[in-house]
Amino acid sequence: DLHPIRRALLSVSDKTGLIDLGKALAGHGVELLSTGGSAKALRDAGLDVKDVADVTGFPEMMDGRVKTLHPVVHGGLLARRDLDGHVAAMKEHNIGGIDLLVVNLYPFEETVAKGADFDTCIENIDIGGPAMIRSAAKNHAFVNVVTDVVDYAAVLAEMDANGGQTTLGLRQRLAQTAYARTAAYDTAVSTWMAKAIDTSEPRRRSFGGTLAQSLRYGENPHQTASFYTDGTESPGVATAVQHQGKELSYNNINDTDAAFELVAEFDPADGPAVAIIKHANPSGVARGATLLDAYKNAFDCDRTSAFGGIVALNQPLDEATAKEISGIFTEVVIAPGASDAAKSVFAAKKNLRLLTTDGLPDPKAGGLTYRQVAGGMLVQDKDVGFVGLDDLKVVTKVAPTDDQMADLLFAWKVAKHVKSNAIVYVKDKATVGVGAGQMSRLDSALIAAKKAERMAEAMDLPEPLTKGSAVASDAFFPFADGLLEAVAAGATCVIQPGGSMRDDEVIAAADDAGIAMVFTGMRHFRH
Ligand code: 93A
Repeated sequence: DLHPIRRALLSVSDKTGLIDLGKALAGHGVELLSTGGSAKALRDAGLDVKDVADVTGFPEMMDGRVKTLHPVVHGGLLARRDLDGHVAAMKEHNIGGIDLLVVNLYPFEETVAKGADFDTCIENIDIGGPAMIRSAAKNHAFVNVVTDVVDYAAVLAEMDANGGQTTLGLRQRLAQTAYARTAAYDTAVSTWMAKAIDTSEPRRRSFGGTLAQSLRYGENPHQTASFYTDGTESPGVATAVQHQGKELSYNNINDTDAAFELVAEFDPADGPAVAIIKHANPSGVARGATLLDAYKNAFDCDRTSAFGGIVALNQPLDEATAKEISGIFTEVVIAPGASDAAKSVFAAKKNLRLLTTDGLPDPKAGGLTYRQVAGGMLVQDKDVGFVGLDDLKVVTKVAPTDDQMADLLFAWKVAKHVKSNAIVYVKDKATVGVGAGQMSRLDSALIAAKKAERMAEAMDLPEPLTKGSAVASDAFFPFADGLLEAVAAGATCVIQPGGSMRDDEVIAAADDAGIAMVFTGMRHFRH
């Protein structure tokens, strides 16, 4: 399965390592063909190169759009060397075999990332490069295709070891890499275009990402992991600037994302808000008169769980808040900016990572979410469902007061970001009990209340803060038991989607308890 490399076509945008490769190939007696810029670079280094234009008999034309799209090139890449018919066709049309193709593509992804305009992005869609890559990869029985600078060494090593020949094993691996590259390239084009022309229909999308970072490990140390970015420029964990601390881990990235998306639900125009996240769920979320107050209020919801948490702010980090956060072990802080004084407070904390962004994520911006399942991928619209005052329907005899209404809507926003089943108690625009991820809604209600009791003991409060609280449930109460548990914990008003077969029972239980309840007509499952 060894096959010699006698003729190579080099056409690269990224010219890293090109000269050394050209020299090494020439040393093996390989004839070099090349396109405009690559040919010039090789020639300037003193190498003997033939222009593709001379081989095709056509000049590079239309601003380079047509350079290598010619039967002499594709025939040389695609001809099977072991079929008489193919060999005869090569002879008849004067087509020389190309045994090695080295291509890296127009930097489309980088052009998009730089924020280039539509026409510039279009011009950076490589056509001839992927066409050649696909031809060469199809014919890997005879042809080597190199699409990544890191593979130059592998080809040269085999040539050195085998008198200018490579193994089928290497050619197969190179071909597989090549198709991964063209697939990722076209996905990048499609992803960019979906945004440029403003469509996000799931069935027309395919996930594409650019490897941004190889992570130290995955969710657990025995899992390898990496972080792919999709070219979005909006504020978020992928585009944030890290000021200090070690590299973010897989779990850090996941939790930081959850924290920042949650806190962004709270409009900074209405004042500061802070979310503290552990294991993708909020241990506390609060507003406050100042950012410092908001942090303290969020922290007080569950002081135990906040340890080692991830803190997201809806306003730039200030010095006083930075000092307070430094008081306990915190993994990551993300905010739309940070003052110099705040940065210097953190500078002493080696293990704390500070991330800043150019603003907050837009909680109403559409997009898609992906989840892998065995044998496939689930794709859906992002949950950008929004419920305002006008959408609420009072279903009980008593209606919530204005203050209760404000807390209900606060609790509802938080519940959207809590794993189901979610029960969230809120008082004075601060969570005071969060029940997350339980298989029964009743258990979530119980756990949240229990945590509030524990906090009351720790803080020497006369009674848990759930007394007189507002409570949100991310989906309807299937039975009255969950609601009754919330009432037992002291909730005096409830927000939930409604729509259960037993709504009547649940409403009656609320009326019996003398509390207010509103229906949203929308649920926020999050699994
Ligand atoms: O505009 S193209 O899509 N048309 C072509 O026929 C073609 N052939 C190679 N771009 C084409 N290429 C690309 O040119 C290669 O993929 C490579 O990225 C680049 C190398 O051009 P140069 O050697 O002039 O720097």
